[in-house]
Parts: sequence; C-alpha cells; structure tokens
Amino acid sequence: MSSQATAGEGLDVLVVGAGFGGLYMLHKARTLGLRALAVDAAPGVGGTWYHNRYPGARVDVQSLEYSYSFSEELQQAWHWNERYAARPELLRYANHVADRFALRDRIRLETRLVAARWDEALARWQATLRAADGSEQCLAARFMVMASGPLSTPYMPAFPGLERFKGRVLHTAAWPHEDQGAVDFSGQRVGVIGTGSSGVQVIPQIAKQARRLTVFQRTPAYVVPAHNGPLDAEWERRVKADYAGFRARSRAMRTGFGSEHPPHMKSALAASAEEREARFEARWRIGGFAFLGTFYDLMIDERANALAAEFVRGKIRSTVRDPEVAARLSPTYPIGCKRLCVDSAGYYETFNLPQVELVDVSGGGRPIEFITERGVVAGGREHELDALVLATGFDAVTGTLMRLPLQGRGGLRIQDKWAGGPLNYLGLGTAGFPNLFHVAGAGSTAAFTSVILSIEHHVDWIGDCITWLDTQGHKSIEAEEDAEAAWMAHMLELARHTVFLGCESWYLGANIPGKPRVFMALVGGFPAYAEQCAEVAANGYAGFRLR
Ligand code: NA7
Repeated sequence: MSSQATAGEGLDVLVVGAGFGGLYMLHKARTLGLRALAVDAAPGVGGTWYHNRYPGARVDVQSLEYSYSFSEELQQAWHWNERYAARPELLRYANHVADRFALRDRIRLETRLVAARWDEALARWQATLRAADGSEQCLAARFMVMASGPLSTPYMPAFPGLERFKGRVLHTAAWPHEDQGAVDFSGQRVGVIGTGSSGVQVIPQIAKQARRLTVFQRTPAYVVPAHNGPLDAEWERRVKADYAGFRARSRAMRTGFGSEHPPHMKSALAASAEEREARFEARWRIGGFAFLGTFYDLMIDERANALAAEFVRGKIRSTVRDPEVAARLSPTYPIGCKRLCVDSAGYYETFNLPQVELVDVSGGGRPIEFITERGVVAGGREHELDALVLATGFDAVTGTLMRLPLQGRGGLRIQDKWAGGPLNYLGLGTAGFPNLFHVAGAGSTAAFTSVILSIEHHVDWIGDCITWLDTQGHKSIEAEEDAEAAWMAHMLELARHTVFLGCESWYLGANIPGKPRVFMALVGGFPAYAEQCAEVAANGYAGFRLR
C-alpha cells in the first residue's frame, strides 16, 4: 500500500461512482478546472445500466426526459430509438457521454473505495482505493462526492438452504455477463422471486423461453402499461426544436417529468363515476406515470387513491383469465405507495400462459420456507426448478454508504451516524462529514423525479458550492445538526400528508429486515426543493458550518 497521501499531491474531488451521477459530476468538476477522479467497482461506466443486465431491463421514465440537459449539443445529437429506452441503449448513451466529454482518462474502473477518513488537520478526505488486482492506493481529496446510486446494493434475502440449490441462482441487479450475451433459459424450469419493477420486467421475458415459470409473489405490484414503441419522430422533432423549453417545463413539474400530461387539477372525489372512469381510461392509454396524475389528489387522499387502485384492479380482472390468479395479482395497498411498475411486455397477460404459475408467498399467506437442492419450498410444497431468479430489489438509498468504512470528523462512522436512518440536510450534506456531498441520495426528491434531472441539480449545486468556498477562502463546509434535524422533520411532515406511509416500500427501508423504518425521500416536489436549495446557497449556505 502506498503511504498516506499528503495535501500537496491530492485531488480536488473524488467522485464515487461512474453512473449518470458520477459522469456528470466528473464533467462538472473538470469544467470548473478542478482535479477530479471518478472510481467505480464495475468494469464499465453506466452504473445501474451496467449491472441490471437482465432481459427486459428498461427505464420507466420516457427517454427524452431521462437524459442529460446540460449540453444542447448532446441532446440534439442523441437519438433515442424507443419511447422508453431499454438497457443496451441507455448503456450506449452513458458510454457516448463518457467519450464525447473525454471523461475516460479520469475514470478508474474496477476500482472500489474501501475506506475514507476525514483528516481534520489537512481538511482532506483520505481515501483508500482497491483495484481489481487487489492493489491499494491512498489518495487525498478536498471533496468527496457520493454518486454511488440509490439502488446499487442488491438485496439477497437469507432464504434458508439457498446455498444447497443445485441449479443456477441469479439476481436481476447482478446479472452475469455471458459470452453469448444472454442467459439461456430454454427448456428450463425457472423460478422468479419478487414482483417489483425488476420482476415485472423480467417475468414476461423468461416466460417466452422457459419450459415452466413459477413466480413467487409476496406483494402484488400495480402495473401500468408503457405503450412503448419506437420514439415518435414528430414528438422528437418538436422537443428538439425547443429542448430548453421542454426541460424548463419538466423542471416546473413536481416529478421533474411528464409536462405534456400534467396532473388534472380536480379531485377524484369531485368527479362523477363516468367522468372518473373516462379520465382513468384516458391516462391508462397515455401510459406510464401519467396515470398517477389523473386527478391531483391521488397521492394525498386515501379515498381518491382507492378509486384509482380499483380502476387498476378492474384492468387486472379483465386481462387475467383465471379469476383466482387475477385476485392474487390485485394489490390492496395504496397505488403509487410502492413505486408504480411500468410495463412494456404484457406482464398481466403473461399469467394467461399455460407454462406460468403464480405462487402466493405473502407474509399472511404462505411465505417461502426454505430452499432445497431441487427448488423452493413454499406452502408445504416443493417447486422443482433448474434456475432461480431473485428479483428481490436493493438495500436502497443508504445500503451502499452503510457498507463503506466512512469516517467523518473525530472518527465518526457513517454506520453510527445513520444507525437510526439517514440524516441529511437538503439531501446534500451530513453533519459530521465535512466536504462530503451526496448525489441522488437520501433526503432529496431524487426518488420521485426523473433521476437525471435530480443528478444535474445536485451536481450543479455542488459545483457552485465548491466554487463559492474557493472564492471565499473556506476550507470546509458541513451541515449543521440543527439544520439537518429540521430537514428530516420537514421530510417526515411532508410524507405524513401523502399515501407513502401506507405500505412497506424501499422508500421506507421496509424491504430490508432490521433496517430502520424511516421515510428516506422528499415528497415536496422538485420545484419547491430546488428553490430551497437555491435559497440556502444565496444566503451564504445557511445551515452549513463553514471553516
Ligand atoms: P423492489 O421494488 O424492492 O421489489 C423487490 C421484490 O422482491 C418485491 O416484490 C418484494 O416483495 C420481493 N421480495 C423481497 N424479499 C422477499 C422475500 N424474502 N420473499 C419473497 N419476496 C421478496 O425491487 P426492484 O428491483 O423490482 O425495483 C427497485 C427499483 O428499481 C424500482 O422501484 C425502480 O425504481 C427501479 P415485497 O413487495 O417486499 O413484499
């Protein structure tokens, strides 16, 4: 291991992650003339889109909105093939960005941040990086930006006996890179555990190949159609004619996307049954998240929400031929409480196929008991399988940071600081961790927006902040504990007025046994959040301690 780095030989910014967050942070830092380096454990850039290689992986926000806006040349030059891009296209885009902005020479792939400690005397982060060959290097950086992704640590439930299973076990978020490009399930009996976004996407694809597909469902998802297809050339032309205006309209939306179909400003409760049905149907035909904007109060009034939920259950009943299967696929918690699943492949129709079986493993029903050499035992029955796909999600938002030996001021460990859940001010900084910034992490609206819009907002704010600190001659910035506590109270207060506390979601950490149940995202909408962040900056970074 090299010796401890000293102040003189360090970086200005160490960026952790080379997904969309890390790539833009690196670009930003370089345009500001800062010495920056990004590291990523993966062998390629693209983050989420590098790892989630399972068949059917696709973005749930329209491509024209799930893309960078920072470069007019880029947004004009890039052509999306599909309305909702699939993983390969998204990965090509990430690689194109890395090349176009000449970022590769400052990205170290297959390199993991294995430790980082704030050095108070030097006002630097001392970071240890480990390369794939095991060699380690210490680097000092004035600032560290965690662009490690809110959904980057896959969750593998500890099913008893899993290690005994003789077939292949795959996780959707750690899908293997096969020589031939794709895992072949032809002729196999395949089990899928999990019916969130990943399960909903992978299930119809596996059903096309497998001899038999058994879906183990603990909680059914609300699945809305994407109506995906080739990108409409006329829409692309219109957007590109005024991309800046399109982006500005997106930023004015609470979700940062969907400006072409803003929420209808009427209560679902004020509409007649006929009007409601017609409006839900019209939104269903548009596809995607637009459905949740059929009426303005779907996410804040349980009774309004219940009407939307019943409409979707009606769609399930009219699509799935076996009424018992349809009933099992029908959720009862508030719609949108867990992230809505956007379907491009006929998810509900898949359950009409003779080779597909839906097994209820809900907590109240008959959970998965254990795994044998041959398959999964649930409900007292052994389901024999050749391959088992875990679409069991992520230790979301905090999981990646909580696995890092990250030590702030006075040796404060992030694991202790966040033992009761993440603490953050504006979603950007944490008390006790000077000069450490978060991108698309806890405490921001990232989870409820087009994440690239949030990334750009965070990175721009961080870039401005570093520039300001340097001009003012400050060596460090750190969230104040009071400001942080007030921010967390604000987050909870906002969430209380929504339906988001009405189910067990990854937003709440409720998908991970033992994880503190804390609502980790800000539901106040992007415009209000961006305004608060701008105000803090305009007021000399009020709520942050400067040194
Ligand atoms: P999700 O949405 O967290 O879904 C994980 C699924 O796995 C969900 O259906 C879980 O059921 C199920 N699960 C987890 N543990 C178990 C056990 N022990 N037994 C049975 N079933 C289990 O992850 P995704 O990867 O689909 O999507 C994450 C985000 O990525 C998504 O929201 C988009 O933003 C993109 P549960 O619902 O917890 O009962």
